[in-house]
Amino acid sequence: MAPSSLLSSGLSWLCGLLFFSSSMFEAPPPENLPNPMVSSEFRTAYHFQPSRYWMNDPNAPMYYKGLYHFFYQHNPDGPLWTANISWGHSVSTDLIHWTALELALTPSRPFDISGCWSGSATILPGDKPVIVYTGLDTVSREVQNVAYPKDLSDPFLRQWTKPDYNPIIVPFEGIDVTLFRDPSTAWQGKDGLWRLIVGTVMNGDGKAILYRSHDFATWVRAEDPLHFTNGSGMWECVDFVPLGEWEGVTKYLLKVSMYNALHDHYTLGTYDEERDVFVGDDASSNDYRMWPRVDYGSIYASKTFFDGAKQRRIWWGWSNESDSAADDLAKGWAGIQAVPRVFTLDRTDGKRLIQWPVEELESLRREKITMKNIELRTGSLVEVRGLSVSQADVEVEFELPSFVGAETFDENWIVDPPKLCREKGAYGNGGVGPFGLLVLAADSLEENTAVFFRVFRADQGYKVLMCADQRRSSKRNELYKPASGGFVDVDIKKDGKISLRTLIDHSVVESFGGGGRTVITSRVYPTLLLKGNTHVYAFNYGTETVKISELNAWNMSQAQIS
Ligand code: DQQ
Repeated sequence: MAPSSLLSSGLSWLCGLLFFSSSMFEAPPPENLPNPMVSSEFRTAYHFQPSRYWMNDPNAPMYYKGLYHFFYQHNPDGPLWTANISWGHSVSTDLIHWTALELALTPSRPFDISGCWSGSATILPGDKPVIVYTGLDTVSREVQNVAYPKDLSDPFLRQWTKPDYNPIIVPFEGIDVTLFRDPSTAWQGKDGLWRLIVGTVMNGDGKAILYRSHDFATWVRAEDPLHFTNGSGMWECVDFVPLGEWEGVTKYLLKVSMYNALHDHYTLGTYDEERDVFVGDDASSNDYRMWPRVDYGSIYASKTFFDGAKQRRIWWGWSNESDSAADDLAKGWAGIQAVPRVFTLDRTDGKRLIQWPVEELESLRREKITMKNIELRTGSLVEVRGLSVSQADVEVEFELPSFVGAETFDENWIVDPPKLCREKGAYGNGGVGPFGLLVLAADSLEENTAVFFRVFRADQGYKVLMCADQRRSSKRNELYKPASGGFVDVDIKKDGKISLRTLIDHSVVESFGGGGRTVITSRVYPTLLLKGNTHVYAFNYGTETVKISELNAWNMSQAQIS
């Protein structure tokens, strides 16, 4: 392939990225005014980020000899993405406090000289970790490589060696060599063969290409992909893992980072080991537009790993900035990771993913504020006093005594919840809702991020919309400030209540609705935070009274992230 087209494909990834991070980028602030973004106030206290410069995808998370390892796409020379990217590396005993180590992978060999892109870890028998990652070779072809620890007795796994027999997998006939990347963690079938998947696109259809190997060095492509969908565009960072058992059957989660929209979606199903294919639970698995999003906010390129220490599946996800490249240059950093979440299968009917922050996060909770039995009549705004508003964890349960005033649901809304969040908003009157939290809110409310629910009466039961509206999050107009939203799959009439947990950490608001059925992460940069006068409120602007049965909130202390 001609170098120019290779270059343009690399550039197209970057352009997508810039659109995601800085679509509203207009102009940097006038030179005579200080850029508010240089303030360290926007650095996070307990969300992982390197001490400086650029970070994007989580890579190869694993648990090995008593330590959690976290690798990430990192530009060690500046705060913007570069194709010629490396792997940062940190370790932790508890997923909260992290120690930075030297770079684990840097472009150094013909098979990755133009960049060490995303990949995953597999723990081989005998407790031997291996990383499989995408390398950009001398002509920027995307090839898959292995790397092994140099010294298995070093629990820090500081040094990695790249065998000379790399690459182990190269693009095959018929695909674009610049659209073939991000190998998954491998798994072993009953026949003893290893399997992994790599994302690509063919004629507009996203595919998870399946490979098999008997020795982890020679890989043979299966005739059929593990799964594909029509018209979805490129699949990045594919993850295929068992999520849990339902009625004696193991349910698998297939997660895909959809490059066209830069959103992470998932679908659930079973794994037909005989045919080596994923079988979706229902027809929606074949239509990517029906797949739920892992997170309805700013999350991309996420990845899970199995934590053998606590027998749980843990998820990591990159949360990009919503400021401009100029802001990132001014700040000297860009990109954070969402809090690691435990992934489980919904125990009520086995039909969906449940996400919850790892329990270790609670070790950072300090002063506790409790409020009980508070009636929120229409127009109520109740402050949660005593919180350090920039570092907090708020858990609240709303009781819904009446559904009489619920607005009527229009079935056309089902396809575009963010639009519904935008149009209905947090502040205008509704029936059952909007109710929720205003966080990082200024005295005058001119800046706030609204996380809220609205309940609608539909033909078959009720629909619950969850939104995180960033439009008033900052007075700076040039930021990307969407209203994000998704539906919460609960039987609200039967439950009569709904929970919300919101993690506030300087420039991130990460919210878990309905016990973790719907999650929304927002990146916000309130200017008034710099003056320290912001608040957290519970509110209700619906006609129906809503009750806070219980609210618990904690100030959060700073995690040690070196
Ligand atoms: N980021 C990596 C790629 C991956 C993309 C490059 C997803 O391997 O496809 O930094 O964010």
